Amino acid sequence: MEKQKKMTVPVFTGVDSEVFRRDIYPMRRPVVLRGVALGPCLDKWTLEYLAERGGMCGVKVHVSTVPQLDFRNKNFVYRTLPFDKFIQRAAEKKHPDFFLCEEERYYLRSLGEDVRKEPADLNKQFPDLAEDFHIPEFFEPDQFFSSVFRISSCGLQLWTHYDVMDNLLAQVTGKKRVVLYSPQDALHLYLSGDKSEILDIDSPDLGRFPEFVKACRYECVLEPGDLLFIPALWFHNTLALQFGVGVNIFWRHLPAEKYDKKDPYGNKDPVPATRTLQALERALHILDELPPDYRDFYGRRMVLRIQNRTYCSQQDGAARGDSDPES
Ligand SMILES: O=C(O)CCC(=O)C(=O)O
Repeated sequence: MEKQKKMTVPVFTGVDSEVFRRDIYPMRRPVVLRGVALGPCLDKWTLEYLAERGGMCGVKVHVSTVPQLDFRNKNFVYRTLPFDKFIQRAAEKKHPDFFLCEEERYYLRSLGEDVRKEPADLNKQFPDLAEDFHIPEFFEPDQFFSSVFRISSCGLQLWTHYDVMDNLLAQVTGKKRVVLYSPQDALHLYLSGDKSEILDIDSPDLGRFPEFVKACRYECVLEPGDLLFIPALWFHNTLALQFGVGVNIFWRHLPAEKYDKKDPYGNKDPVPATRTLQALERALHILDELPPDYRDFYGRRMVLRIQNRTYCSQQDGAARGDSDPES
């Protein structure tokens, strides 16, 4: 049986903004950066400190009885907790106070003030903690989109998805495994919108998802102080190996007008992509005027034309050669 190809995400140390912008950013590939100055958060963010400085404002969190969050069957609920209580609960294994069960797990993806309109910004929602976290100067200030807390109980696994912004995922405390897939493997990931339907990426149901073996798996384990560069459109799946606090920064790679203005999360497709998909729907509707064998024929011709016009000449297989294969 075909085996999924596995790669390690390369790790670089001593990368400054000049090296990042010149050598790493243009490659559009995930990279772990070790030793970038992230500020005093690395020493200061103990549970007590986070609880005290983060305050008692309510945060809306995912609560789940099982480690693997399932967006399709909604095996989690949203609940609001004061930030200090949430920190305490997310760090403990068994909870004297709980919503669903004693060993429930928690996940915070922080939000903006007006959830529907404003992107999350640590400086606004958590000013006393934001001052401890220094955003590396890897992009121009006007490209900044959001800074988001990612705080999870040990064992919590977030589904595979892509975002449309460039992303630096900083691990401040705890360890986290991240598995990534190239945008060029999109057809092997059984997408439902921006998410993959394959929840169990470690032992997938290949009867249901036979194409998944063709997707190349890139993996890394983030330690405190690590930064993972996730280029826009790269799929990622995270698994907290310990209770952990992370911050991710999204910034614009494309000109601002290419992004959907009503997107506080950074995961709505760019405007030209959305318009193209809508136009395709209209085109397919016109094709419905023909019998099935004609639709099949013109459909195949369209696929070929789309491939010729849009696929990058550098196939991912060739580009994969620059990292260490594990198997
Ligand atoms: O760290 C996590 O738990 C998820 C990170 C993520 O999805 C992101 O940075 O876009």
